[in-house]
Amino acid sequence: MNEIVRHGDKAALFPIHHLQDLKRDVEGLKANAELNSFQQFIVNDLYHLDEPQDFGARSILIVASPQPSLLRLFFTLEGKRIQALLPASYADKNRSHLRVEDYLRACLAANGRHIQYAPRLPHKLSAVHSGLARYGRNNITFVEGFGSFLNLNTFFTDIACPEDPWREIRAMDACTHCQACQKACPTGAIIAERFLIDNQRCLTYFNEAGGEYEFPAWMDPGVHHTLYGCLRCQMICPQNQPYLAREGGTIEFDAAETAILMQGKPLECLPEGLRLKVDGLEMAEYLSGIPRNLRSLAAKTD
Ligand code: B12
Ligand code: SF4
Ligand code: SF4
Repeated sequence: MNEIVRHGDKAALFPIHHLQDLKRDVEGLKANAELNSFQQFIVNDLYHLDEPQDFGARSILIVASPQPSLLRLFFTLEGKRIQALLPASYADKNRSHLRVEDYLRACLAANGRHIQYAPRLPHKLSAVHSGLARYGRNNITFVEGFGSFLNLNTFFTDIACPEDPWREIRAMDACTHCQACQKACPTGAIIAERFLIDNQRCLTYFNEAGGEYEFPAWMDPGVHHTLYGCLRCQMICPQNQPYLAREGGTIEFDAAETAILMQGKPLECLPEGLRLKVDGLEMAEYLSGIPRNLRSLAAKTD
C-alpha cells in the first residue's frame, strides 16, 4: 500500500472469497433490473468472475490512478480549426495497468508474491464494495482526492488480507439532493426513476463505435464536444470542481494530419510522426470512428 501511495495511486484489498459476493450481485442485477442488450452483454459475456488458475489467489487488489480532467485537441478541417475535448483517462487507458503492474511486480517479487491483471472483473463494483470509491448518480465512481477523473484497475494477488474492508455499495451522500448530472446528460442516459443508467443512450456508446455506425436520428447534433467519450456528467458534478482545472494539455493536429485521420485508416497505415502522436494518446482503437466524430463537431461549429 505504501508503494501504491508513493506512486500517486490509491488502492484497497479484499479477500478473494468476496468473488462469490460479486457473483451474487451480478446475478441479482440480472434477476431484478431490466437490463438492455448491452448491459446483458456486459454481465453475461464481458465479466469474468473466476479465480485465476496459475497461482493461489488470496485477495483482489483494486487500484485507482488519478488522471487530469481532459485534453484539448485541435484539428484543422477544410480550413477551419476545431476543438475536440478528450477525457484524459482515455490517453492512459491501456497503459495505466501496465505502469501499476510494473511497480507492484518489482515490489512483490522480493516477497515471492504474485499479481495478475483482472480486466474482466467489474471494476466499479469492486472499488465501491472495497470502500475505495463511491458511486455517483452518473454511475461513475468517485475516489476521495481524485474526484471521478481516474482509471481503475483490478488484480488478483496472493497477498494475505488481514482486514476485510468489504461493505455494501453506496452512492455519494452528495447525490441525495443533487440531479446536476442527470440534467446535464445530453442524451438522457441518466434516468430519474432508477440508479442504473441506460448505457445504450450514453453518448460514449455511440462515439466510441466504429465508423460503420452513424449517430442515431434522435440524437441532437449539438451534443458533440469530444473526439470520443463524453464529459458532461463529470464536468457538471460539484464533487469534481476541485479537479477540473487539472487539464492534461493541448495537442494540435494540422491540416495534413487531420486530412489523413479523416480517411479513418488503421494505425499501421499512418505516417510515422502521426502514428506516434496517435499512439501517445492511445487513439488507435477509435481511428475508424474519428471521421464521423470530427464531421459532427465541424457541423456543430458551422
Ligand atoms: C462497458 C463499459 C462502458 C460502456 C457502458 C458504461 C456503463 N455505465 O454501463 C460505455 C462505453 C458506455 C462506457 C462509458 C464510460 N466509461 Co466505461 N467501462 C465499461 C466497463 C468495461 C464495464 C462497465 C460495467 O460494468 N457496466 C455494467 C453496469 C451494470 O455496471 P455498473 O455501471 O457498475 O452499474 C452498477 C450500479 O448501477 C449499481 N447499482 C444499481 N442500482 C444501484 C443503486 C444504488 C443506490 C447504488 C449505490 C448502486 C446501484 O449496480 C450496478 C452493478 O451491479 C468498465 C471497466 C470494467 N471492467 O469494469 C469501464 C469503466 C467503468 N469506464 C470508465 C469510464 C471512465 C467511462 C466514461 C466516463 C468514459 C468517458 N465518457 O469519458 C463513460 C461513463 C459513462 C457512464 N455514465 O457510466 C471507467 C470508470 C472510472 C470511474 N471513475 O469510475 C472504467 C472503470 C474503466 C477503467 N478501467 O477505468 N463504459
Ligand atoms: S452531479 Fe450530483 S447527482 Fe450527479 S454524481 Fe455528482 S453529486 Fe451525484
Ligand atoms: S458520459 Fe455523457 S452521455 Fe454518458 S451518462 Fe455521462 S453525460 Fe450522459
